[in-house]
Amino acid sequence: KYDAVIFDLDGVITDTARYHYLAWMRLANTQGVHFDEEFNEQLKGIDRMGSLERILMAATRQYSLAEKLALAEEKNAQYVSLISNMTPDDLLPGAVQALDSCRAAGMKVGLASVSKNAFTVLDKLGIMDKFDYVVDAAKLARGKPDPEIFLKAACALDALPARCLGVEDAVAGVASIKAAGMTAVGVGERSVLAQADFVIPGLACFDLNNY
Ligand code: B16
Ligand code: MG
Repeated sequence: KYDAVIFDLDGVITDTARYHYLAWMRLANTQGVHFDEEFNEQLKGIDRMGSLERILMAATRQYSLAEKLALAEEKNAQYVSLISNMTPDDLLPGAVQALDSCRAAGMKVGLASVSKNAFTVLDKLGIMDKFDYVVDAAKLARGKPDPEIFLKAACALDALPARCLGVEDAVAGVASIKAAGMTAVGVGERSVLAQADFVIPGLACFDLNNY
């Protein structure tokens, strides 16, 4: 039924959301912006500058582009130091099995993360060789919810969008998959991921026979 399965990284394969949370929290605090788990939730799947813009919207003053770039760099340095200690133990339950089940079923496997640190994270997790194609976020013109990232992965995997399955934990990510004309498996809660065709609580419940 499908020729390719395209996975999101953060929140699906590993829980880097808490590292992004800690790094954004520190930055928000230095700018006098109140930041909590709920705010962090809205940043899932949103790229670095997009996330920063949302945080600074809650600040009391305007920022120049140079200031924004410096703040984004500061947040990233903090994030990079937090992920430097990641190991294969940081893989979420069922992640490796899910990736392997797609290959075993003869499907191509892709990764669609807007994180510019995705290659580093895959390397730390030791799963680089489980993907036939990994989108380079640095070469994207538009982030999620735009369909560009999933369409790019489908094209590189030589699969028609209608014959691709996308797996995502973020609202913006599910929107990106649907805008690309693919079937979406949401990872999380049905009430949040309303646009997904199927919803599972985690990859431990990923079963190709159901989609
Ligand atoms: P970076 P995904 C996204 O990854 C995260 O969900 C989001 O919180 C983060 O801001 C974004 O990557 C950019 O990450 O600063 O490392 O480039 O969910 O698309 O795998
Ligand atoms: Mg995600």
